[in-house]
Amino acid sequence: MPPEMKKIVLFFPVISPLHTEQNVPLSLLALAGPLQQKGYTVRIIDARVERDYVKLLKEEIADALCVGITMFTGDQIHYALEVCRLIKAARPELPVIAGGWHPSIEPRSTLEHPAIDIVVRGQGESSLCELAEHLETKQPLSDVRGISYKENGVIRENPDRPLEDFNSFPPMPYELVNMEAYLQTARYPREALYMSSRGCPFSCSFCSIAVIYKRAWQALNPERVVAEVEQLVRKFGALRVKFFDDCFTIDLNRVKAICRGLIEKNLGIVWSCQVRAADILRFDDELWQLLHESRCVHFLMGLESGSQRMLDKIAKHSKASDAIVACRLIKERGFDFGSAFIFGLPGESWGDVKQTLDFICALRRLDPEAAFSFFFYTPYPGTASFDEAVKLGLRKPATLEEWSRFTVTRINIPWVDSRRIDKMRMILRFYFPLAFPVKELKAKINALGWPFKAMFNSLRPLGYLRMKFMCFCFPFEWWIYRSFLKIWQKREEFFAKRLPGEF
Ligand code: B12
Repeated sequence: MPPEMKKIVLFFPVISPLHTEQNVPLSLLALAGPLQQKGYTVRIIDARVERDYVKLLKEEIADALCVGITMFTGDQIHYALEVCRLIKAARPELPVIAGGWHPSIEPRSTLEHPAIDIVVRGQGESSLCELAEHLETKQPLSDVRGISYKENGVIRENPDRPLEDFNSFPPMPYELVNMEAYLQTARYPREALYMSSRGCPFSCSFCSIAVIYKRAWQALNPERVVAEVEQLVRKFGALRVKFFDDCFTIDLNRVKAICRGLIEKNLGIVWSCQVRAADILRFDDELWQLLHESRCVHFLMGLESGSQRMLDKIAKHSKASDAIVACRLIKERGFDFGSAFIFGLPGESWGDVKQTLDFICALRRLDPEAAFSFFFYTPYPGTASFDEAVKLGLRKPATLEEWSRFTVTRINIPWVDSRRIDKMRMILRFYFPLAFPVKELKAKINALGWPFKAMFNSLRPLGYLRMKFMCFCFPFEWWIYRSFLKIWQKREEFFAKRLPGEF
């Protein structure tokens, strides 16, 4: 086999034009390590950070064995398909492999697209290696587990590949990507994204994780985690690390071991992690102390709703009251927190919305600078809430193109009246920040000059009262604000720094 046929191109499409903060493409780096071990040359092209990615892609595919493209449900599919078409125009015979969350959950409709030849379902490391070997030696694909593919126009679905322990996979070859580009666009100076575990034992009805991981949870051993974080710091100059695990704090002894390792290495960084509020209540004094000494500074929680009825309905297995206790505890222990909330889930009443708004105000009183992300619910395929959404009138997209319009930037909740959506937007984008402005917003208003500042300060008490009494009739402040914006030619998003936000 000529050496040039050992090249595999992995492509990360733009997620959304709204994203300014770019994260390391962990999925592609995870795939690259095992491929390199098998002797393949891997090129990663990330359209989010590579200006001339079309030119680069055309050059790289000229002598490639295949191209792999990752896709989430939503906008990213649109950008992925643009590239698939380009590849097929340049080299029609080159196998295009789709992987990641969307193709894994919807392999058939993905393969029905003429520009996609093969889908790798779920964990991709071993499936892609085996697939590459089969393509290289021109063997039939029928015995490669975990893939779906087209054979003479017929879609074949091979059996699933059992989940493998990812401790057995090699470390991510970060040198294949432009780490500097990710560190420079991060929310915090030189913050790097890292995942020390995968999967989640819970099965919240709106979340896709259980669809792929079947409630399994796998974690890297603490020594490896610490060594990999050390590499991010010493080799690439990361100053902050964001552990984006779905369930970082399931095994508290593992967390303690990671903290001890970080303390021992004395890396001079700060770090943050995603946690479940209920886990915070299980932290003992020793863990709080270790978190403090290892310089953990921030906890991000998906609290979703302040209505216990909704939390039970989405099978969150958590108590709204526990979340308040957890946030209080976090602040008392000297850490910061942020949280994400979802509005418009199937079955949510206006009473539930009001409870969530009250809950958010209570959290804001606990910490005036806590960062919140508000989302309108997007039904993701394969989840229980998606099935309920279909019963409530959502039309399931039939083609990959249709799935590309299924994204947080568009409203996909036909059971929620458009007037209610407008009202929620008004509250979340305008009244909430008016009543509880964070420092960043205040600074922006000051920078706009005295007329805007005077207007803002005179409307603030009214905004606060409206939030306190949940009374939004005759919203003249909102009307004034909107007219003001027209005059000042500012975009409505000014107040909506965190809407739509990110997990
Ligand atoms: C980090 C992350 C992000 C980052 C960006 C990702 C990045 N730069 O890589 C940010 C913060 C930007 C983000 C944004 C969003 N995210 Co997100 N995110 C994640 C998270 C937590 C980790 C992804 C990751 O890197 N995993 C680690 C790697 C190693 O695993 P992996 O991605 O699964 O890849 C493996 C396989 O999938 C497969 N694979 C993946 N790609 C490919 C490609 C090929 C060719 C092959 C062969 C195999 C393959 O092999 C890999 C190795 O095993 C996941 C949850 C999770 N646990 O994965 C959610 C997740 C992917 N996000 C999700 C969602 C919904 C979003 C948002 C829409 C949320 C929102 N409300 O705004 C936004 C998207 C915004 C938009 N406008 O569309 C959903 C996706 C569901 C779906 N059906 O697509 C997930 C699964 C979370 C969930 N709870 O449901 N996200």
